[in-house]
Parts: sequence; structure tokens; C-alpha cells
Amino acid sequence: MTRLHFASALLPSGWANDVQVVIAAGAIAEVTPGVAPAGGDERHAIALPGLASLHSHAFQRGMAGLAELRGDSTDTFWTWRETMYRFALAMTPDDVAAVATLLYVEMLEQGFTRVGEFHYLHHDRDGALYADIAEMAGRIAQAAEASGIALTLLPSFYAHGSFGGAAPHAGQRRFICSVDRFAALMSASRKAISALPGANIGIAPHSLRAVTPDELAAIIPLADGGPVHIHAAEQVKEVEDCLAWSGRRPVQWLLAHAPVDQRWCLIHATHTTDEEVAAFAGTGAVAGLCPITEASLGDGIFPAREFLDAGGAFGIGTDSNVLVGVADELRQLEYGQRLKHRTRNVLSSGAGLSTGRTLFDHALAGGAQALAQPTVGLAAGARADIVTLDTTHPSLAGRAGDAVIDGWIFAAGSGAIDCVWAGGHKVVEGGRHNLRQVARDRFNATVRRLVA
Ligand code: NGQ
Ligand code: ZN
Repeated sequence: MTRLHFASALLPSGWANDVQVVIAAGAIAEVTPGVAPAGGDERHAIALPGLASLHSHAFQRGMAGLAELRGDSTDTFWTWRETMYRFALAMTPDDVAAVATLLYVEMLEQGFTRVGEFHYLHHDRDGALYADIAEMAGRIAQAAEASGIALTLLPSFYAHGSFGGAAPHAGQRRFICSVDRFAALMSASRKAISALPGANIGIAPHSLRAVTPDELAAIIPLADGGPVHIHAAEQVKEVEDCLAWSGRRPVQWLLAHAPVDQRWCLIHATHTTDEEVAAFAGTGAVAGLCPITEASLGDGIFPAREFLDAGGAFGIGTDSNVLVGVADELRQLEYGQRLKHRTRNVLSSGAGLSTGRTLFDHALAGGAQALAQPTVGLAAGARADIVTLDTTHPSLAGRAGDAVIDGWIFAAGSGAIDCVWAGGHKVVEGGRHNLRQVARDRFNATVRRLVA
């Protein structure tokens, strides 16, 4: 049993002072505001709940910053994807484990305590199955276990190169499954995470480019009630190709033909019309926004203000993992909206209300919903995923309540987090994960070899 005491903590009911939190078996057993610290309590100043990165492709952390050279033609999402595929084709299971371990260590250091791993690098380098079809999923699970982050594994179904069942191309060979093979992959993946504390599983039809309508219908039952995530409408070309194929836009197609509800998460949904926004928000599905990657890849800007006005739910994901941080994603989300609307505090819930707090609350709730966590936050029954901030950071000086969150998101850079508990274990202290050095050494050796 661990007893923590916080001078101030963000609870589901709002900020509270003098909060004692009792942790037992990895979960929060009791939260008591308004009590003086007792003898055995470990004392900290400010506590927030950890957030989920609801969308990650862990292996892409290995190529972060390596696709920033202009090519011969106009660089786009599609030319970036060629670079990413070359990198993916070179990686062994050990390489994926090394890269994912460092990534998850970094996520924890930056305030993410759960990751939704949208996992599609399944097969060997020549496209053959590994002896254990879920070998790669097992490496993701190992990385989660070593770092302490909670894992929602989302094995991805990928069968085609474009809309209408087009054949995949050679660069996609490590991703490809038939429906039967995917069923086998799902059961092996369930086994791979079965002993991992806090882990759960869903499915991830990759996109309407990679999955036919019949395949989509066939794999949804394999989620067995768990989350269903799909990339949608990230690029204008994808919208145009979808229109040419079906006469509908990707989000429109999904809302008309798939059982989209609260279990679903539409990743990006960048190019979404007013009509789609209203219908999407009405389903209760989550928008999986990945603001840094969407900026990095030149995707466009999601109509977040309109979506919130329509009652939509969103969470945040780190996607390509080119840069990893809760504050960074939330800041980029708001700044994209400011650049688009040419006004300030666009996503704040209303007059006098903090933008940082609004972003944080949405991302906590939307991330939990998208990764099927019924109880999150600093509340009894939730996994003990807790973040404390360093009150000596200059951007937090003199702040209390929501101004702390605004200082952290908009002004502090990456150094504001002090400690992080993941499933009740203190894995980050003084801003450093206890595995940081080991994970960096292993990652560096791996990436030096991959880029040589
Ligand atoms: C992915 N990433 O699956 O890693 C994709 C690129 C695709 C992003 N969409 C591949 N950011 O969508 O075809
Ligand atoms: Zn993605």
C-alpha cells in the first residue's frame, strides 16, 4: 500500500487541496481531500491524472527527424510514407522492442500513462509469418511491461493498397493479413498481452484504403466488444479517391455503412464537412486527433471548434511519435485552431474558462473512452496513473488551479513534470524514467545500425 499526499490535485470534481491518495494493487483505493498529511505519506505539490496517447505507431519513433530533407518532387504525406516504409522494412523484432521501449519511457516522462498501439508491422521482412504470428505484438507488450505504461493493443487489419480492394504493393508486405490470418493474429495477440497488468485489446481496420466493406464487416466481431480504431480522411487525396470509389467521403461512408458508436475512434478525421461533423459527433465516437503528426505530415486542420460545439468527444495521439508529449500535443491542437481562425483561446469551453483545462479534460475523457477505460482520473477504482508537476519550474511560479495547466501546456516546454506513477509504481522521478539510460543506450545502438 502506498500513501501519497498532494497540496493540490485535479479530481473528477475539480481542483481540491490537501488530498490523500491511497494506492493498493496498482489502483487508486481511496481519495480523500481536505486532510493534513499523515506520517507515512509521500508528499508532493500538484497532481494530475496521466493521459492516454490513443494512437501510436511505436516503430516510427526510430525515424523521427529523418524525413525532413526535401526530395526531388514536392514532398507530401505520400513521399514521407515511402521513407517510413523503407524504415519499417528493415526492422527486426529486437529493433521494434528497443524503439518501443524508449518511446514508452519518453511517453511516461511526458505525462502519457497509457498507449493505444495501432500495430501493423506484423510479419517478417520478406512478408512471411513469424513462427509466432504475434511475435511483433509480443515485442510491443515487452516494451510496455519494461516501461510500465498501460497498453491497449490495437492489431491492425491491412489487406489492400487502395480503395476497392486494390492489391497491396511490395512495401506493404509486412502488414498484410487475410481475414482468417487476422483472426489467428487476434487470438495470439490476446495471449501476448494476457499477463500484462492493465492491458486490453481492440482492433484497427487500418483505413478504407486497406480494407474492403466485406472485410470490415467480417473483422468487427473479432473486437469482441473492445475498441475499433480506423484512420479516416487524413489527406485530401484520400477523400478524393474515396469519392471516386464510393461517391462518399471517408467519414460519410463510415457513418453510413459501419456500426460507428461509442466504441469507435476515427483517427484524424481531418477533412470533415459540417454535415459529417454533426453526424460524427452524434454517434458518440471519439475523434483521435494527432496534432503534431498532422502538422508534420501536412495533413490539414480538424474542425475542432465545430466538433466540440456539436458535442463531439476527442482524445489525443502521438501517431508517428516524431515528438512526444502531452503538453506538446494539446498546445499544437489549440495553436492549429488559432492559426486557422485567427483568434485566441479557440477551444476554451467559455468566457473565463482556461483553454488548457478544457483541452486536458477532453483528452482525458476521450482517451479513456477510446481505449475502453471505464474509470480514469484521480478516483477510486482507476489505475493509479498519476503525474506531479515541478512547482519550481519558472512557468508555474505563482500559479494555482487551471493556471498551472495553462503554464504547463503553453509555457513550460518539456521540463515541468516531476514524478509519474504508472499502475501504482513510481517510474519517473525528477523528470527521469528509471529506465531512461538503459533504454536510450539500446535505442541508440539500434538506430545507428538502421541508419548506417
Ligand atoms: C500509418 N500514418 O499507418 O502509419 C499511417 C501512414 C497510411 C499516418 N496516417 C500510412 N499518420 O496511412 O497509409
Ligand atoms: Zn496512424
